[in-house]
Amino acid sequence: MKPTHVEHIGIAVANLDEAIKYYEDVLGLECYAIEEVAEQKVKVAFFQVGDTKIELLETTDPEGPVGKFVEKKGPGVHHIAFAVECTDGALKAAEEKGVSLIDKTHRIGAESLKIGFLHPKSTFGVLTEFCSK
Ligand code: CMX
Repeated sequence: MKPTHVEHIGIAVANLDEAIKYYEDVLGLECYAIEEVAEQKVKVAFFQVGDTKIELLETTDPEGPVGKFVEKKGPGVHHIAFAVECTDGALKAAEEKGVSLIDKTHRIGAESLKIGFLHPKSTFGVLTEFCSK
């Protein structure tokens, strides 16, 4: 259950192209892929920084989770994702410790990873994701 590393940090943006330009021109990172994840109602851009990725998220639907987040809070850090050996096992272990789950079992997310979320109300306000291959 113990995470091996921070797999990615999800950052909600209003405009993907403008945000990509900042990460490339100012931070000197390279956007290595852009992917639409229809189930999550987002378009995502990826940057690798050591073992961790920066995942920029632009909503494809104002009613999607990122659309609602940007509308309420504005752009900014949206979630933190931990790499674990088994997403389902990590979700179950968290639930057994009293954490409220958004996902009881994994879904397939960006880059075909098995993903599952813990509810931010149970995680000190930080939307938390587990990811495994
Ligand atoms: N971080 C912290 N708190 C958050 C949050 C976030 N990212 N998103 C919503 N919240 C809070 C809201 O501020 C709100 O708090 P208050 O009740 O104090 O106002 C509360 O959660 C409810 O927010 P809401 O706007 O009414 O939204 P919902 O309850 O409909 O949904 C959540 C909230 C977290 C359950 C939903 O966003 C979700 O299921 N998220 C997981 C999926 C996801 O975020 N996918 C996008 C990324 C996909 C990827 O990485 O591939």
